[in-house]
Amino acid sequence: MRTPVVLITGANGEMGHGLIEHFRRQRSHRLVALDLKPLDAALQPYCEAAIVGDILDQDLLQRLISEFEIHEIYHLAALLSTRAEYTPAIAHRVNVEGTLNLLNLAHEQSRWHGRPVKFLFPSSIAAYGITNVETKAVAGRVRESEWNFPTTMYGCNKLYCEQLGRYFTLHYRQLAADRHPSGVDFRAIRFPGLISAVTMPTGGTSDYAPEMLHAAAQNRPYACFVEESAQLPFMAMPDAVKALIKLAEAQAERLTQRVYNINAFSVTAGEVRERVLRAFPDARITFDPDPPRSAIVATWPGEVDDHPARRDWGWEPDYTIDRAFDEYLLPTITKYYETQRS
Ligand code: AKB
Repeated sequence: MRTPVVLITGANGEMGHGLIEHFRRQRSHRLVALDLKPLDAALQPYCEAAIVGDILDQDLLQRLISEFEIHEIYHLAALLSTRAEYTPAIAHRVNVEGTLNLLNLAHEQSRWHGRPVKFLFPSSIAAYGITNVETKAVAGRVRESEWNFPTTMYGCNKLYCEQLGRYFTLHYRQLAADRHPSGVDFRAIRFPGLISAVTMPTGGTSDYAPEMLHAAAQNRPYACFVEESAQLPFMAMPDAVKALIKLAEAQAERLTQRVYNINAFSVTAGEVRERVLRAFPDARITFDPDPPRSAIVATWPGEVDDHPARRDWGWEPDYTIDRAFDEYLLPTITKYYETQRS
């Protein structure tokens, strides 16, 4: 008999760490972790299996189908926006073909065990593309259906995969004589910039906020690559994990859409610096804007409208900006680097 499990791809990434930690505390799910890199040794005891492999490896995916009964997928594996700009063809393969592989795996699994497979997909504010900073300043709280003109390969990938997920869930093989639902229950969140106290981001354009904080905590100088005035919505990582879990647990009939914005707090890079300096007064944080990366941030909304998520599945952040810095980021990161130094 195959073991009923939850599959987490990109498990060794920032969100993967937070998600496995959440399930460890809940003790409610048997986890299969998949990543290109070996899973952090501290997390391995909480997983049924920690597989090192590629979501583009069809033989590996067939092995997963044969060995496990997958009821839920958290598909976190992706090349983030900056890294994807340097290797757009690889980003397309990983972010799009990889996601299509996992959607097909979810469909095949559902056919085997006869139940829907929940597919949780982290989309991004990178799916938006606002014309310029002047328009961004008056755009207000952007809704999911607005400004869907991404300017990065990553944003294009995320927007297209949102549509792939909707197709699998709502329109799969619609012309087939023996048409049947795919069994894929796709649910996506357009995440803002995320800040974790215990992991470092790799390859994101919103990474300046966590990079600034981690550099200060390690007493390293940091030159921020966007202007002080650059504003984005951000969220503490625990809230990002909370949102994935809440959306996964939502009753399918409550969902009026398949892609949701969520909001916690919007902040400028200058405000992040102020908050960081309160905790690390000697921090050496300067601004040295990199025009192409700043231009990407300028196309992303300063704020998003998350009323649909609040209405359909009770979204509510735990961490406002004060709580995020005072109760999570600063105490946790200080303790984290103290243990690293000891
Ligand atoms: C990135 O900067 O690429 C990501 C994102 C906003 O999705 N953190």
